[in-house]
Amino acid sequence: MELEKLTLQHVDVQAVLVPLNRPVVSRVGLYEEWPLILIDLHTHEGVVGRSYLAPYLKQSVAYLVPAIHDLAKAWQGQSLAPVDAYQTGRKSLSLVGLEGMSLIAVSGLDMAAWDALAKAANLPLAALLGGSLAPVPAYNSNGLWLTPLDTLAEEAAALVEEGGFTALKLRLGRAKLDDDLTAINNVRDAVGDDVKLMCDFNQGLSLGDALVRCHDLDDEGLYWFEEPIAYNNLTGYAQLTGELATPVQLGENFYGPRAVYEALLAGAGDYMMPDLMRIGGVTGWMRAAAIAGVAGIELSSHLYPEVSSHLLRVSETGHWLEWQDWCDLIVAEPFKLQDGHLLIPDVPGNGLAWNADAVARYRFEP
Ligand code: SMN
Ligand code: MG
Repeated sequence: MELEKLTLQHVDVQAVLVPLNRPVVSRVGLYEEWPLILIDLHTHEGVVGRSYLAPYLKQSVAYLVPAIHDLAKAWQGQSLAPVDAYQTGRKSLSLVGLEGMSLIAVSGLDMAAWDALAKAANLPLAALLGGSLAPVPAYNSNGLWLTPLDTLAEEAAALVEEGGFTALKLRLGRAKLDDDLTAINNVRDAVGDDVKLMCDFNQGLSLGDALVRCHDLDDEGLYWFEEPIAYNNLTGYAQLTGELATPVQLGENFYGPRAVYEALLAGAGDYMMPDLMRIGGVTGWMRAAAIAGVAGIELSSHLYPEVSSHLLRVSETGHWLEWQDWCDLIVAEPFKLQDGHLLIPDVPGNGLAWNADAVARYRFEP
């Protein structure tokens, strides 16, 4: 059998704004709706590769869409080789910045290109990358925001029920230590001691405050402390990592695989959790996973549960998948959950296709 050679024809990009079941109330903002950029990468051979980007801010869509089109135009008529495209794409935008918007645009096209390759090979993405399909351990990150303390118990119980979860993410960093402790206790009372609690501070603390707050919470049996301080304060992270018994998690804001290497060199963090739109799509993830793998750093995902599930199956130190249902509304076949695991569909590609009615309903012109 010969693998079909693919050439890039054009890219369709649509923007949608989908309502969230549980609004995000966090130190990085309040969001009731979530913007998504849907990318359909068409090849001359008829295979369509799909991906989405979730760039948090509705207004950022207007900057990203032209960048995606520009990059795609430069690849038009060329054979689909995401690793080459990643290099040339990054280089072509390097003068305006190797990170930020440039890398997000490259990442979106990269994920769509890998999807097309996997479809042409008639394999799920994980299998194309040399792995196999199996349920991926996931924690539910859909709720437990900085919302009223007396709502957390009921919400935590509901979050466990949504997929037989054995792990939840709880947001911390309230003004008073007592309120963080109450949040933890309310959740524990509802779900018991066996459910793991990942805790996210969303960079909300200064280093000084984090030293105090994290030490005060260090005996609470929390599964990890995520982003207590600004993501790029690597010396601060190294200090926290050295001092605290609870593992320190960071990486959702890392741009490109080199950031994983730099964090490693600095001793910043016990665990890392790349985000596909910032780390460089599938290509960037595979490079980051190699670095984390040889260093023995366990790697979790941030957002993008569908594509991340494939990648965790081929990452040496794959750890936890962050589950959010935020894209389920516009996805034709939402991925299923079972006993706290995400099930990767046994279909060619990454498993993403759009629900046309929902896309028409939530579409907006950036
Ligand atoms: C997060 C994700 C998306 C929006 C706000 C906060 C958070 C996480 O950092 O890790 O889920
Ligand atoms: Mg986080």
